[in-house]
Amino acid sequence: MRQIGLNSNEIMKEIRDIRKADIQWPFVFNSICSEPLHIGVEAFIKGLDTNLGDNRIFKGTAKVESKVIELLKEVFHGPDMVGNIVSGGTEANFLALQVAKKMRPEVEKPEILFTETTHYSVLKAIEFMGLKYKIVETDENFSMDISDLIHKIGKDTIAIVVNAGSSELGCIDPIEQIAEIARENKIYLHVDAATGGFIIPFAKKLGYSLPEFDFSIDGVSSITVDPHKYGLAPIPAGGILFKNKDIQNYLTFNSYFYGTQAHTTLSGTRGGASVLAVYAILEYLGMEGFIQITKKNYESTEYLIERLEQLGYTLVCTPQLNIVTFYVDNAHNLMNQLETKGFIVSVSRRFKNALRIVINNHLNIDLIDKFVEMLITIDVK
Ligand code: 0PR
Repeated sequence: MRQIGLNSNEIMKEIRDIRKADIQWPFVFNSICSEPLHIGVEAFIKGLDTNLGDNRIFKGTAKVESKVIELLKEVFHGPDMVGNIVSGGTEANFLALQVAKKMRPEVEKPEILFTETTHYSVLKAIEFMGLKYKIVETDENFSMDISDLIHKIGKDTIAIVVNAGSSELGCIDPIEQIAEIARENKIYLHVDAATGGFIIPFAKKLGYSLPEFDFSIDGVSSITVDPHKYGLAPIPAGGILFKNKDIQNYLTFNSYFYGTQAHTTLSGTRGGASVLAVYAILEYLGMEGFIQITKKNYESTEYLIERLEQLGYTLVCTPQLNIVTFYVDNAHNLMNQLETKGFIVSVSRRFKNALRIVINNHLNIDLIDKFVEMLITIDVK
C-alpha cells in the first residue's frame, strides 16, 4: 500500500478508466443480469451504511424488507409468504436446501433430485452441505421427465429442485405435476425461479402460455427469485421466499446478543441498500411497468428468433423465456470471434455446438440488428 494516499480526483479518474475496460451493456448478449434502473441505484446509495444484521439500529430499513415481501405476495400468490433479500440465487438455493435438510433429521443420507439443466448453485449447496443427489432425466423439451422422477424417488429423497426456468435454456419444469408427486411422497419442493421469477408472472398477464410455478401450487415450499436479474436491481439482490413462517423457522439462528433479531440468512452483516433498491424499483415500475418491460423483452426475443431462422439457423428449443439458443458450426470459435468484435455471447458446456443469447432490458431491436449483422459477417452460412 502507498505511504501517502492519492487525492480523490485521481482515484476517481482511475475508477472511471477501469470501468471503460468493462463491456458496455449494448454489447452484452449473454447476461441474465442487466443495467440496474436508475431509481434502484439512487435508493441503493441511500442505504450504503445500513446493515440488516442489526434491526435494532436500522429499524426503518428493516421495515422496508417486510414491505418488499408484502408487495411480492401478490406476484407469487403467497398470502402467508415470508422471505429475505439475500446476496443472490446461490444463497437463496442454499437456504432452501438447508430448510429441507433440517425438516428431515431422521434421514441419514439426504438426497436431492433435480435435472441436469438445474443451476450449478444447487450442486455447490449439495457439496457444501454434504448432501447426496440424483439427476432426473429431461424430456424432449429439456424439462423434468415425470416418469424418471417417480422412478428416482427413494426413502432418502428429501427435496426436489425444479426450474422456472433454467439458466441455460430458460426451460420451465412441469411444476404442477411434480408438486403432486412431492405432496404424495412428503418431499420438500423448491422452485428455482432466480431467472424466471421476474418474467413469468408478467408474461402470463400478456397472454403467454407458461406453466404455473409459484405458491398457487399446493406443495411448493420455497422459491428463489432474484431482483438482480430480471428485477433490474443493482447487484447484490437475490430473493428467498418461503410459503409460510413455519417453514422459514427451520433457518432461524439466534445472534448472541440480547435484542438483536434472529437471522434467517447466510450473511450476518447484510446490506440494506439492496432492500431499499428493490423496494424503490417495485414501487416505481408497479405491475404495469414490469409488464411493459416483459413485453419489450418478448418482442425482442421473437424478433431475434425470426432473424436467426431467416438466416437458416435452428433453435435448440422453443424458448419459454428470453433465452435463445441456436445451433452453429464451431460455437466456441464463433463466440471468441464475436468477442473480439465486442459482442459477448455464451456457449454452454452441455450444448457445445450452440450459441446462447439472453435478451434483457438493456437490449432492443436496433442492437439485435447490429448483433445479427456481425454474426452474418463472421458466420457466413
Ligand atoms: N439459479 C438460476 C436459475 C440462475 O440462473 C442463477 C444465476 C442462479 C441460480 C445463481 O444466482 P446468483 O448468480 O445470483 O448466485 N444465473 C446466471 C448464470 O449462471 C448468473 C449470471 C448472470 C452469469 C450474469 C453471468 C452473467 O453475465 O447464467
